[in-house]
Amino acid sequence: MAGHVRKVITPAVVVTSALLVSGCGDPTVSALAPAGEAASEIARITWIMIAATLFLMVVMSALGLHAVYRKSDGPVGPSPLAVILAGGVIVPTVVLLALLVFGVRSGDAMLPVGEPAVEVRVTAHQWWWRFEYRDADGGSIFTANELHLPVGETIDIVVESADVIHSFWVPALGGKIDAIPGRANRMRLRPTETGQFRGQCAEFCGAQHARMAFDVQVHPSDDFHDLLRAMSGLDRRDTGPAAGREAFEQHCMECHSRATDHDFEGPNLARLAERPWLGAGTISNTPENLREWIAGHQTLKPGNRMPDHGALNEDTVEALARYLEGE
Ligand code: HEC
Ligand SMILES: [Cu+2]
Repeated sequence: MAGHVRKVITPAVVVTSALLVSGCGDPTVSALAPAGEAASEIARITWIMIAATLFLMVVMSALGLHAVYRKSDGPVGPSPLAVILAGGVIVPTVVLLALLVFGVRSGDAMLPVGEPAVEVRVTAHQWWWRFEYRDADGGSIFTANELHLPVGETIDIVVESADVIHSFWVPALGGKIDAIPGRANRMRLRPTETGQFRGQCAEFCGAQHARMAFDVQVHPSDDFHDLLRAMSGLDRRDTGPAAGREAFEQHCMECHSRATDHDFEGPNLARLAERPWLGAGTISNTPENLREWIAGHQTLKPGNRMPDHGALNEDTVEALARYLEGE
């Protein structure tokens, strides 16, 4: 019997542990591997809650076991009134007060008080992200699906939506904030570590909600400001082969630009080669996948807001890809 039970339980434990470990193991997208001040506060509260819950569970289990195994005759233990008072009034009051104290302290530390060093405007779309930075002269720089931030500086993220409700979330850097049509919500971040992280839409927003990720790169402060200067006024409309440019002007330009200061319907494509993914996390950004996206993006990400250019022949796809690669 015992052997039989072990045969069932052992694989179950192995599979469950594997799932748990793989699910929580990726530090680029884990709220428990904080790389920013707000995320550290949130992780701290999470650990306190987990510890308190475990503590209460152990205490209650011990009391339960004690009640079962104690040797006595007749009714014993506290009166029902005492149980209700302790379990229904005293314990909840203590637990909620403690949470309130920690919560107010942490929430206060996350508030956008005072001027930020950097402000990034974020617009959520079905199903991709537009980021807008200010250059030194107050002009705009647009990137799509890639967010660049400096380490150690206060950054305000101002979140808007172009269509439905989305939610901006970079688990490693901070909490979530909703992108609501007609509103601009502000959230403060201060990254404490450089590195590459993954952001994700955290509010169901339609069929391709799961494929609405973005790449976050936290740079040393000097590198960040150098990058902004390099991106400022970057115009790649005239680079690349003429055949590709013509096809782009004919089929794609109403929605896409290769100049960083242009705000169009669709994602900015000026620095496409720098992105790790295509289709906001749908596929990795390789030369082969770029061609596949242009020819068959409606198969890769069904229902996405880029029209199907079914009639594009192979040569046109190749020319477009080369043009976007800037060759
Ligand atoms: C009607 C507007 C529209 C037109 C026309 C259009 N696109 Fe798009 N494109 C989009 C939208 C919207 C997305 C975002 C899709 C998504 O990920 O959900 C997109 C995404 C892309 C991406 C992926 C960008 C990224 O960061 O993930 C590439 C590459 C691209 N388009 C190339 C093209 C090419 C090449 C053409 C012309 C053959 C074209 N597009 C025509 C709207 C358009
Ligand atoms: Cu979304």
